[in-house]
Amino acid sequence: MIANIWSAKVCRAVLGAWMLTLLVACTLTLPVTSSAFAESTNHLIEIKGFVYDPVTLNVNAGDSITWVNNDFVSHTATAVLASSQNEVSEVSNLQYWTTEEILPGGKETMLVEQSMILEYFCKYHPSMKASIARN
Ligand SMILES: [Cu+2]
Repeated sequence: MIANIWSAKVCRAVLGAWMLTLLVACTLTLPVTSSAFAESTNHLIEIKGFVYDPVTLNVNAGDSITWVNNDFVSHTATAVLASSQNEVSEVSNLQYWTTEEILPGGKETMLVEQSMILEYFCKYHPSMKASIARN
């Protein structure tokens, strides 16, 4: 009987310590993962199999986007007009943008601007399309 009570106490102590660890872990993790406190975020878009992943990315102005090319050919991320899939050099009120050539295994990073064109494609493979959704 004494042994049982003792083991129940040990069990409770172990459980208590485990829960305290969990609580501390959650407290430490929460501010890091919560976007409410983040000033800006770097988003990753993987290019693989001629597909941008994610194909639609939610961002805030001031965030940055990094495209990582995991294909065996070069790609770009280049702004387009939603109505046509042609490259646009001058669009009123909207800012044109393009990455440099993103080599296989390479990456390019761009800052998200308030007035940037949201649809983009690959200059070399125009069937590759994706978009940015600004919050
Ligand atoms: Cu491409």
